[in-house]
Amino acid sequence: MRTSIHRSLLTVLMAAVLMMASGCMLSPYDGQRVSTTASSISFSGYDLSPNKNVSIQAWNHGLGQWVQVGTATSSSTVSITYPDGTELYSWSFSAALPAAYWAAGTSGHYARVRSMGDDYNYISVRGDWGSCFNESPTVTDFSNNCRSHRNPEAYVYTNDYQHGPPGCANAPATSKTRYTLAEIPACQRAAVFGLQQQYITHDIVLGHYDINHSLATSFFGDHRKYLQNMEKFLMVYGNKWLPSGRIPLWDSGTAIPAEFTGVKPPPAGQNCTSTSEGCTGWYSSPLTNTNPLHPRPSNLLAGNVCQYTTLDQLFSATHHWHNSLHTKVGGTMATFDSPAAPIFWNWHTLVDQIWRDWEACP
Ligand SMILES: [Cu+2]
Repeated sequence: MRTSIHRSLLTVLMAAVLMMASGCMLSPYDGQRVSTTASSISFSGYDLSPNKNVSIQAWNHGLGQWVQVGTATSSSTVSITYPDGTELYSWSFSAALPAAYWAAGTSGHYARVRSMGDDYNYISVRGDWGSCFNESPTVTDFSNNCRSHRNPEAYVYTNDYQHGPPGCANAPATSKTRYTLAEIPACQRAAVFGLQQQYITHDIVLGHYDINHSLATSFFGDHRKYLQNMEKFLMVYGNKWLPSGRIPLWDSGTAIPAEFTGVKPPPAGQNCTSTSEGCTGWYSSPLTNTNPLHPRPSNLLAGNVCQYTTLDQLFSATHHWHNSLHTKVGGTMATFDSPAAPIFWNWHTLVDQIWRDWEACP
């Protein structure tokens, strides 16, 4: 635990130093869509200093290297002042990218772009940077909370781009807020499993230990934040089955789909004997029951949850049912290292839905 706290503190300090000397690219954000490969892409952002040179770059797929495709200069006078008092100088550029900068996805195309100052990268952000800005009182917070994990890169997708293997169905045009695993075709479920698995690390698994599972506010509130952090990771990949990165919900009354039965293996030689605490990997043990027949009980269905007037009451009605699912599925899922099983995240999305349904009560 102590190691991870030190590591995150170091990350904060490094980001602060980086941000002090640079700035950000807000457009395009990582995962932004444009109509077609012929569309003009607008690049814009802020520097912390006036009159700075900005190099706009894109990945040339033919050459296999970054190429400067445009330049900009930060404004000579202050454009806006961040709420913490930091003065920001805007820059912008706009152009369509030639064909060599676009690569084909399952359907549609994507381009990789970034922007650089004379001796620093501008941070690239996620699509939720607007709401993230509201939660970030300082420029340093903004840099830490809102940048994409693919920073300094941002991917631009055409509207018809779909992440996933070739020949795999696109999500329907009717836009949903969130899908269930059952609604997603098997080949795309495999792709989604891959993305969820990619997010899982020792630090992420360890983060589950910070949730107080016997306190209603922590159980509901901290699991939600935990899920949302994965969604921030998922949102940049252009997978239409994950609108805004939202984790697909698993209905625990149905069998775990075959693509989702795996547990992420820890790095070689780092399988912990029972817990990721005091260990560099995590505990990886196969699920013992992938069809636990554990549906959402009727008292926890939308509408019926409204019989509970306090969060503590909702927690009392939920947590035993929640615990027994973990026990029934077994293996890693029956331990505090359960987030190492990707299905954990889809299962907890259902638990979170119960809270959402309760929040929506009159
Ligand atoms: Cu759980």
